[in-house]
Amino acid sequence: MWTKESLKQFIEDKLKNNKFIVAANREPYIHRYGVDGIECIKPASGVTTSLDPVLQACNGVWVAHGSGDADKKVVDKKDRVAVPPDNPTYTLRRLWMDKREENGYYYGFSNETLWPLCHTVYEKPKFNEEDWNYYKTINRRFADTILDEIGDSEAFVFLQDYHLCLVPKMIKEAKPSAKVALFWHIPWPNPEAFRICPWKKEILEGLLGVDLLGFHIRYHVDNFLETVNQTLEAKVDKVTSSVVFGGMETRIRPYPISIDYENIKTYSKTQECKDLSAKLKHDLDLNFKYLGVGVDRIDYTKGLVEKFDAIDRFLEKNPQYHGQFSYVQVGALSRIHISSYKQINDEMNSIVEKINWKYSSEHWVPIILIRRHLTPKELIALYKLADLCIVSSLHDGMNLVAKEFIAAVDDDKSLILSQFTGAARELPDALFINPYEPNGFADTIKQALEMPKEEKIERMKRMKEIVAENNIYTWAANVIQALLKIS
Ligand code: ADQ
Repeated sequence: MWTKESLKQFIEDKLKNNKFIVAANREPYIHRYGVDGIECIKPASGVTTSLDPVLQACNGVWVAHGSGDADKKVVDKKDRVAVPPDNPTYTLRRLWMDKREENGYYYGFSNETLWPLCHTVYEKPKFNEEDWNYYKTINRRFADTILDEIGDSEAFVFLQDYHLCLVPKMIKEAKPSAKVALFWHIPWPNPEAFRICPWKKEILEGLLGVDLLGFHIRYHVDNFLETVNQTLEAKVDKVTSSVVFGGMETRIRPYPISIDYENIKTYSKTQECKDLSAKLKHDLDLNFKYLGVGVDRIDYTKGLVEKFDAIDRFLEKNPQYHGQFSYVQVGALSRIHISSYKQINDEMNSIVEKINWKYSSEHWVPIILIRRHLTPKELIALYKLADLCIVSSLHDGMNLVAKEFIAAVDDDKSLILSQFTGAARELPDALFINPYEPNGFADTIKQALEMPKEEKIERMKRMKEIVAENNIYTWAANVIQALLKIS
């Protein structure tokens, strides 16, 4: 089993003379002005949650957009700052963009075009040429910053996600000896969905600059191979799972991402965590016999309205749970400048208000919304209080919350998981739901609460074994090992 230490040792041995550079749009630490001066927070994002422990293990450089209002204040002349702030182990190199660039590249092309294009949730993607031009400009800026970090050294470059599709080709053109991998954190859709994109060829050509392209699951790998097959004059080999394009070979592989299981488990057993759980229970006035929990960025792909609909049905069908079952939803606001995100946020507020008005009594509220950003420790303490966790995504590359819950809780707890998450392929002992089908969803909540304790324990134990073994260090080691094999 891979650990932080074994990954660190492995990287020191194998990547001795190489720089290890990760690039992602989102930075792992954001500096901002708070009431007591500059504060540093960790953003609510699957990509940063998973990559931060890897970087801590291997002293690399993380290149990202500096998005905090105090970010410029804390960097040196090369726009670098050592992180994590309390125990620095790696370098964060920030790059900057103005409001118009951020709007076109991030809110526009990344999140109004590529995000809905890749998630099958019936949100129509926007294709705006101006956004596309900003996307190209910012991808060039990422590539130039990475090349500046590489300098004359040899390097392993590990790019993250759909914000950086064009960067691989740009790096390879300038530095052919660099080993480049990209991990795609969201689903890759089927070719029929992807073919509507006017810039599909440029996107695929940019991506095929990598030596290794990773997806969470085999299904996304197959979708990608078929998309290339239908779009480019390339040699696609489905048996070896590789593409030769422009004289260069790209391997396409599934690597299911994960979490730092040991770290979460260890903290969940501490007295500090117990005290924090008690404090949360008191502060939130959690007056319940059974508690459900959910943690999501507010995003139309996460199935939040569908989840509250199902809770409404569950309470309607099961009055014996009134006054007994409460649900805490942690919801960090996300991409709020985009109208569909504003809309889903409003919809969520109104359905929660409706349910609470319909059922609440003097000493009981069925749904409690936490709208603030929680620290990783607070999240663990909250998971620890719950009897069940609900992940109701309409479509999700993986979903880390499901795995965090498994790592944090005692064995007699249940995970209700959407069958449309990547995590569903790895965790057959979860209780599966179709979030589009509220009746079955409501019955699954009841099933989770009433399942015999022994069965819950057996299921949770098996899920813990899977996540413990296939942890974030295993994921990183698998990617790096595969990259090392490429000559
Ligand atoms: P996301 O869509 O961001 O990730 P997810 O995998 O659930 O989704 O990760 C969210 C992370 O943010 C979790 O670690 C969670 O604990 C944290 N988080 C959410 N809300 C929070 C809050 N209010 N306060 C603090 N932390 C919060 C994308 C893909 C996923 C894929 C990941 C990783 O969409 O499918 O699993 O990348 O590849």
